[in-house]
Amino acid sequence: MESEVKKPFLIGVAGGTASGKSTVCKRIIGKLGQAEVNDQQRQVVSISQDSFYRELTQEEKLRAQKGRFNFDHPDAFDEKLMYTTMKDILEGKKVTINSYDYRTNSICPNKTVTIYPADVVLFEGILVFYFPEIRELFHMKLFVDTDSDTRLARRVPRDINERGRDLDQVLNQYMLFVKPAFEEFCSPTKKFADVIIPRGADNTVAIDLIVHHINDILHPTASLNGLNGHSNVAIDLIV
Ligand code: UZR
Ligand code: MG
Repeated sequence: MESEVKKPFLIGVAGGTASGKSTVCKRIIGKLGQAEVNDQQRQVVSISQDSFYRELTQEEKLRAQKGRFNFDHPDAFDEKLMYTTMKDILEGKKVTINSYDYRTNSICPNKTVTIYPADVVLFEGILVFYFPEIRELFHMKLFVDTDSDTRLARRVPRDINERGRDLDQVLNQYMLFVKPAFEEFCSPTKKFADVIIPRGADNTVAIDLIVHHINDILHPTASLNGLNGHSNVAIDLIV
């Protein structure tokens, strides 16, 4: 009975670029007491939608280098791979995901990450609620809602320092693709969220409430005698 398959609780975290999605995930993992746990024992893991950017054609790569490829459009992602990976995760299978390199605008060759069956899996990205089939897989949907000026103010230094861009490139890309795509594809998915988190990771009250709820779901108190398939491991998650 110890080898019972883990069926994870799948949480989607969407929001505009630089809204604080990754940080919200990090905070949730931290508050569930998982930050220091090693990969194989980790009961809460976070996956980024960036790992599912599709391989670009030669022509698209050239455009990307000139800042003329729209990475904020749903077509930039490998929807099928996202779906099958999430399905496998939900079935408690071990999966392998790609790492993405923003400097080369491509998947890193020979660099994959293994995701072991976990109790809670967070899947974060600008368009995780866009694709209906994928959207339906989530048990809980969070939307990180941070003002666009705050997001731009964060995005500029991040792209320059971490993603190898210059100011002109960042601002051009923002005006040409990032902002219009946010308005067309990302922002309308807010209505699918169960919880909207204003101000992102600064919102400790919202994050605490969410963590509380996750804990409640993972071990719905002694009254159910812990017979929910998550129970025995989940008890250890309380900090
Ligand atoms: P977050 N992105 C890149 O800048 N380069 C790539 O090769 C792939 C993606 C950006 C993408 C999007 N837009 O706005 C952002 N551009 O990554 C999403 N341009 O990442 O949610 O962490 O901001
Ligand atoms: Mg991110």
